[in-house]
Amino acid sequence: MPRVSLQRWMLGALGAVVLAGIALTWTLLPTAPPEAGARAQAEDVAPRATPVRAPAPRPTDGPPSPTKGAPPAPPPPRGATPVAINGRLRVCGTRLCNQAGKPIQLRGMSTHGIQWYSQCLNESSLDALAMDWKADVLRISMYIQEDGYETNPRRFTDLVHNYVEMATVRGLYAIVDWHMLSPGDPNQNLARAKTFFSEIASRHAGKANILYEVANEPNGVSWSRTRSYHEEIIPAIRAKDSKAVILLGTRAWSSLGVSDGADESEIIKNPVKATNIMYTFHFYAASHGTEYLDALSRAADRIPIFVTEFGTQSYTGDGGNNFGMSQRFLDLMASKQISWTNWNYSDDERSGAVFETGTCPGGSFGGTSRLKPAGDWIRDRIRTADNFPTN
Ligand code: IDC
Repeated sequence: MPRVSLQRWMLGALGAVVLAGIALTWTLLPTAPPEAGARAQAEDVAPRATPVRAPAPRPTDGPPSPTKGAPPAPPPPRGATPVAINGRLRVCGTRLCNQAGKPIQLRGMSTHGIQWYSQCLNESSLDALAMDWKADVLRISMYIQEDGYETNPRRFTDLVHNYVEMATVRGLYAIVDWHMLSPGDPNQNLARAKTFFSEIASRHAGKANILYEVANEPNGVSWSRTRSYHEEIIPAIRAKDSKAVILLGTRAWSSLGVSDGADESEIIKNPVKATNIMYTFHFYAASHGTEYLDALSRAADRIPIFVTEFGTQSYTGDGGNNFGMSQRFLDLMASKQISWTNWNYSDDERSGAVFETGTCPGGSFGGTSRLKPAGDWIRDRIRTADNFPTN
């Protein structure tokens, strides 16, 4: 269907729902605007303008069918978004560099599993992430098991395509996360991963904003088995996309081996044979203390690292926040320009889901009125100015 008539059709079909949504949003609006000027930051020299539109609510019973074509929101002004400023990324030594060859740090959010929390990923919530949170990057977490990809590869691949487009139109980098978790040996999902990433890479190779994360958290498996998976999946992606950065899971739930009593030295001794790659590190600050912090610090001086998942609470993604330890990790990551995405942008009942239960799909997503403590804390730390170097 041509884009214009598709949009007309959607407008007609959703008209009543949207009107109801606007009415609902109006009743739910806080009496004072959530921003109230207090958080306006003087150093924010490149605001991502475009006011947030009234959210279009979506059905809550499972992931929506992907919409083809551009979302109706007008794109943010060119030149002001993270992707417009930094362009295509590449690994430079142990760092992530922008199109000007300067090292940068990206900060943003990971989705929850898209099989469960697609209702938290709509035009309105992603507008808030891009423009109110001022995020640089969205990690799209697609589980393989647990009612994920394996149950309907076509549907989940299309969902991911759609989220990549939604990130792209907002000038956000998009990490496509192959969220393998159980079974912990990534080789067990290798055939599926090849099918999935070949299609994702062939569709999005022309985009400057795509990154591939090929194994969320290998566990119960050696580094050599993990490495051999990486050396199988990387060529499948490179056949379609020779340029994008590829992120590689590490042993023991992407702890660089620390959670198995090992450390980064096994990777340094036996690195993956490929270029333009980074290794991933995950931590949960109420569970993972200085041993993990020290390993991250040492590793970042030797190999490229991207922290694609972390929480301020325990490794269950729940419980009390340890903001003191979290801040130490954030300070380290700032000083070594280690990019990161926080777990997670949803309204799951756990403390690590940034929104209060019941926020999705209607919002309000901007401001702080619906944020849990972890959400309030991490939003502040994503909003600080990037000051990306351009020359
Ligand atoms: C958790 C989710 C929870 C889900 C569980 C099992 O919050 O709803 O039931 O996974 O799939 C990870 C994983 C990530 C976990 C998260 C918090 O990558 O999938 O999410 N975590 O436990 N590694 C360490 C922590």
